[in-house]
Amino acid sequence: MADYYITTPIYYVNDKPHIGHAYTTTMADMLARWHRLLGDNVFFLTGTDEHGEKVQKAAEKHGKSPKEFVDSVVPQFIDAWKTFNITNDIFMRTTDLQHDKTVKEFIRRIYDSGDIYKGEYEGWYCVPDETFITELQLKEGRCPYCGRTVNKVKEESYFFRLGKYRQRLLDLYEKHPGFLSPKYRAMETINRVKEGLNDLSITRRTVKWGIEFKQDKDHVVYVWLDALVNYLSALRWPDGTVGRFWPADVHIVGKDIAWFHTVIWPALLMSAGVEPPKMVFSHGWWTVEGKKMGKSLGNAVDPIDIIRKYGVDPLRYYFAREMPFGEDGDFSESKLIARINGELVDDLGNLVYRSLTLAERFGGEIKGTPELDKGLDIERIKALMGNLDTFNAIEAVWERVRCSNRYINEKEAWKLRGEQLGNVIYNLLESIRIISILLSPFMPDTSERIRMQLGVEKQGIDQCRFGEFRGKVKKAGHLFEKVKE
Ligand code: ME8
Repeated sequence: MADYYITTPIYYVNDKPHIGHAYTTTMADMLARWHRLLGDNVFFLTGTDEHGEKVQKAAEKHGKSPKEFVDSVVPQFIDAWKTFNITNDIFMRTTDLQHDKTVKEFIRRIYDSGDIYKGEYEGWYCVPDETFITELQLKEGRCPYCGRTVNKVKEESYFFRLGKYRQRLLDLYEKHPGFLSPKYRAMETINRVKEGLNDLSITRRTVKWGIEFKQDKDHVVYVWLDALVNYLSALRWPDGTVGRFWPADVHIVGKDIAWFHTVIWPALLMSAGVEPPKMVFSHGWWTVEGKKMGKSLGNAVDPIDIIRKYGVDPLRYYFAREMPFGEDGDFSESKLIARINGELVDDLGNLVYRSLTLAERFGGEIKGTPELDKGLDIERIKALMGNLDTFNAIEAVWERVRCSNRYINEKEAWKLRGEQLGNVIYNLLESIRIISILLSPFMPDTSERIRMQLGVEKQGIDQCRFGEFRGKVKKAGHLFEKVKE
């Protein structure tokens, strides 16, 4: 049984969760559930990033103290993840005491390595991204990443010698090619690091809402350094369970924050004498109905609204099915509806309903010889999931759904009687049972509902092969309902 540590970013709590947050968290949940299905010992982290200027400003706008404000927003994240059936093992808050302790110890080690020095930061700052931006990086006077306006900052600051780690980072990328995932995003990072790295400002003097910088109490720790360390605080580093789960198997992040996770984070870890994570997987971005999503554009999608309209599993399915994990895609309600009607209702729902109807009506013995196992390749699905290729893995499961439907038609099951019918039903129920196991990471509720109707015990990956069918079938209506367009 392998240990498997997987994380999502910890999200800013200046506002409630949006569809992008739901996407990352759900994709990570699918991987966490998959690894549990394999029998791994999983530790799955998500949480909230609560300090910094952006949150401080949001609190001011609401007329609340920062702590009061974050305490009012955090439950919305916790509740959202419950609604989404997210199986995180920990919910990290950067306002937790353990985190404060870990950050201070982490900085002490970097300080003792001689990698922190005092200076003055003069440049630009993007508050929504909590990012320092140099004059050269500015794009028509705006943030090069999000296009919003930036603030001029000139203040005393402590710096981390990021520049010193250039070669060690390049060595890391070379020795561990999986570290920068997916591969097609790696070159961009490597080239930027090759160009050279500026030292990084790691404290703020004009911001009050943050972890105290112990070495100079007029400063607070820069929110990104604070946030990244959460992956260690969760393990109660440097004491706790760290040895078991560190280095993390994978940090799942959006491509917007890949730089922080693939350059700044490993350099900080090297300085503190801690091993870097094994992989940072940067996924793509959703646009919404063809446009960039943003509060200012007024098109931020509330994932809870979507779930109320269409249910949890259809949205989880859409996330995995609509865009290859890693690439960009477009979120649109009409495409979601098309998938619900075409794939969930017509393919999966129909297969289960038709098969169970046949099985319930049949008085004879459900047994036969495996026919529908042809093309069932669990090792291939395992390999795809091992590569975080959720897109092709779910496609492979769907191929099972489609070929099972074809099987009913080819056999003209409705015309059969006796042993021949028993054989077809046997093949269908075994196929559906295996589909329900394979679907459990993606659509946990649906998988469970299928399992209940088949009347079988909860099963693991090793049961994904044809054997004797030992269920007690009990049909319980349609799995999904058509949505009117
Ligand atoms: O960056 N499409 O938090 P954040 C897909 N607190 N994913 C999206 C998305 C979109 N349009 N928009 C956002 C932070 N995301 C920091 C992280 S970690 C130590 C600190 C997802 O609230 C994606 O995962 O801005 C992105 O990386 C994350 O939300 C940013 O969330």
